[in-house]
Amino acid sequence: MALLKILHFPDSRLRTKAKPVKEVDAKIQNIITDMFETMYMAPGIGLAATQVNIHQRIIVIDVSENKNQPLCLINPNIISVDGQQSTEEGCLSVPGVFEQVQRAENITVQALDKNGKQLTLTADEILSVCIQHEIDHLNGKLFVDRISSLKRQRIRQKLIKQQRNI
Ligand code: GNR
Ligand code: NI
Repeated sequence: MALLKILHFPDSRLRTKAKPVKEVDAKIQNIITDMFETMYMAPGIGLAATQVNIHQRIIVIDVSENKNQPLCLINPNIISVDGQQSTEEGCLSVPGVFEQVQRAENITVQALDKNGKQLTLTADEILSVCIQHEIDHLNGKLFVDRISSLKRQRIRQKLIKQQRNI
């Protein structure tokens, strides 16, 4: 087990489009274990492989109160959406920033689980938001791309300044 380092906006590596996992083997399962450990430690409710500089289509999520409902989605694909919702989002790659973001309300997702088995899942509320947020990461997209460019510029300057002071 290992804690992985989380990249911070505006690191250009966060813009990488992740590649599909070809085979869910022991190496992928080790990455998943490390991603869960990193997510729970952060703490966060989700983590995409892109955020830890691994450019394969893997996400881990746990939106449960007691942090006992781990969900791993490999090669996730949203097959239907319905409705709209606006939620305040944050991101481990954009520390200290919280903004309202509009997304689909209900989604249906197909993916492989940690054993390589096909699964279909319907999600609403925060689980739906989190899955959409994580799939954005796999496509090189961040929640700050979904707010005004003025706000995004200000956030960029703030984070660059913070990182200079580390
Ligand atoms: O921990 C997280 N909280 C969160 C809150 C609202 C909407 C999305 C998220 S995901 C975030 C962890 C993260 O950055 N995942 O990519
Ligand atoms: Ni994020």
